[in-house]
Amino acid sequence: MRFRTLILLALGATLLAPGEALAQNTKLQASVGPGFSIRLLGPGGAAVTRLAPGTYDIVVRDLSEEHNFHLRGPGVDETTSLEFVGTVTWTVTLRDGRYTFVCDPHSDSMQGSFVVGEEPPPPPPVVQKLVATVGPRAAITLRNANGGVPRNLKPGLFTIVVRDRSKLHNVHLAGAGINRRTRIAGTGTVTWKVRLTRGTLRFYSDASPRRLRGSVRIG
Ligand SMILES: [Cu+2]
Repeated sequence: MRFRTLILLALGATLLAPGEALAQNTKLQASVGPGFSIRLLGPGGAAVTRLAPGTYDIVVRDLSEEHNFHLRGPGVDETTSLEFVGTVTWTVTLRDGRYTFVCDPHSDSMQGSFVVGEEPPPPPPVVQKLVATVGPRAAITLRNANGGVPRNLKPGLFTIVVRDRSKLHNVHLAGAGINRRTRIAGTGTVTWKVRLTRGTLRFYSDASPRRLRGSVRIG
């Protein structure tokens, strides 16, 4: 009799254990107010910067009528109302991606964010393309890759194809962080990979810098 009870107790314990583990979501502590403060703390009390995907209980303490706590990200859009003061618990499932939390009326200063799962890869750098041409006639141009007049150029990485088709002129690019030239007597096509800064990019022939010249704005 006693022996059977022990076995049943043991069975009960093993059956309960997984169920209990499932029911226990990791708790996060969110708070906003009473001053201009907003935060989200993990189980250890540190500010949340990165979490594993999964289901969490977020205990939100909204301590001011002037502020709200608004959490947004993949699959989640939860907020307390502005006038609400008190504590509420949200059970949310967080997926890979970036989540932000703000006080909506003061989103410029009262905000934070964290990443769930892997950090999304940074977007590849945008490389702008230009084509500089001098010759064969006495003319120098700087164009887009499609032949158009360059507009809205932004500081950053550029690929510049330089076509020097004249033995009397060269291509000289100066300003906006660079100073490069081809040889006056030489001809040929080269490609320069450069980083241009905000400013005026001038292009001209050193053989005739007043006549064969132009410029574009960067930034
Ligand atoms: Cu606020």
